[in-house]
Parts: sequence; structure tokens; C-alpha cells
Amino acid sequence: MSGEPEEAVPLYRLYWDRGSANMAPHAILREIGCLFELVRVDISKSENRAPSYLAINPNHRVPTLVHGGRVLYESAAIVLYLCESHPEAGLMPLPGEAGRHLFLQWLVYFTNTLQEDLQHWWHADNYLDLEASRHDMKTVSERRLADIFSRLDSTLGEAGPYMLGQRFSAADIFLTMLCRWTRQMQTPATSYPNLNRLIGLVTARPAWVAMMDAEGINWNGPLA
Ligand SMILES: N[C@@H](CCC(=O)N[C@@H](CS)C(=O)NCC(=O)O)C(=O)O
Repeated sequence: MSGEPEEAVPLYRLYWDRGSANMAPHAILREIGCLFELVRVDISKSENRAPSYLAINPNHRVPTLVHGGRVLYESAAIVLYLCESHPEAGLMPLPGEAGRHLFLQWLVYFTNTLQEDLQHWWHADNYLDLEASRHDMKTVSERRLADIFSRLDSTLGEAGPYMLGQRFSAADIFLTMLCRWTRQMQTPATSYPNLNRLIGLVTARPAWVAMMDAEGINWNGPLA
């Protein structure tokens, strides 16, 4: 044994790019207050397609979380993994706790339904070859998103201010990340009063502010 002080080893490593689906896992790492390191994967430089990155995430997408020998991708899965690994942070209701069913419902709805419609708007080119068809897809997607946001706004009006009522959770962070992706739309999520209130509450949290600073982004700026 040497007399040197042991260096702190980061518990988690998050592969990320600015303003991407890593925002929620990144903010949650900061909410938890655990040790972590960030590794930028610059999509604009195709770093997400480098063989070294494909080795951990063959889907060439961010985020990816590495924890010891474990590697996992999909932002919602990373959120669940982090919240379950750190129950003391209270970011999700544990099995048997009130609101657990709603937490699961909303997180899966956000990643599976809301995020999917956002993908259609941002990346119509992933789905359709013709420019005119892409334009149509964006129009339909914006209409579908308006429906989704109206319903979420009503839910928050009846039983807010958070998705679990009075209890703040990781689902609110996830939703706020997705809401930021609407800022260039005709009717962004901030146009809905109860959603806007939730966004205000989440974006005022020190963890969110620190995440935005570290990623070098603000609410209204371009994606990167
Ligand atoms: N369902 C995935 C989506 C991740 C995703 O679409 N990431 C985008 C950035 S927001 C990406 O890496 N795009 C690069 C690509 O698809 O090649 C998640 O939530 O983790």
C-alpha cells in the first residue's frame, strides 16, 4: 500500500451531447449528488459513429451510462436505474409507495409516446425520403403533440403542480427535457399554463441549472 491518498473514482460515466436525451439522466446524477464523469460524444462530428462508441452503444445514440462493468442505454432506463440505485434521493416512489403506478405510467408514456412524436418532428428524415412527405409528417406530429400537451396540462391543472401531484419526481425532469425540445414549434410546451408552471419549478432546481451550465445550453438557444 502506498501512502498516496486514494484518488476518487467516478461512480458513473455518462456519454452525452449538448441538449440531447442525456439531459434528464445528467440532471438526475446532479440531483443525487453522486460522483460521475461526463464524456462528450459530438454528434455533429459523427463521434457517435466512431467504433469505440459503437462498441458500447451500437445504436449510435446518446446517452449511454457506464457503471463499473455495466453499460446501459435508453434515457428512461438510465433514469430508472439511477433512481433505484439511490432511493435516498427520493426521485421515484419505490415499490409499495404511493404514486408508484403513476410514476411508471408517466415515464413510459413520455419515452414511448411523447418522445416518439418529438422524434418525428425533429428527425422526419429518419422516416421519409421525400421533403414534401417530411413536411407533412412534421405538421401531423405538431398536431399530435398539441393534443398530448393539452391533456398533460389538464392533468397538471387538476392534480399538479407535478406529475405525481405534490411530489416532485424524476418524471418531471424527464418531461421538462422533452418540453425544451418544443421551443421552436408554433405552440411550445411553455404556452400551456400548468406545464409552464412545472417547467418553471424544474428549471429553477440547482441540479437542472448545473446540468444546463455544464452542457453549455439555455432554454431558448439552439440544440447544441
Ligand atoms: N430513445 C433514445 C433516443 C436517443 C436519441 O435519439 N438520441 C439522439 C440525440 S437526442 C441521438 O443520439 N441521435 C444520433 C443518431 O440517431 O445517430 C433515448 O431516449 O435514449
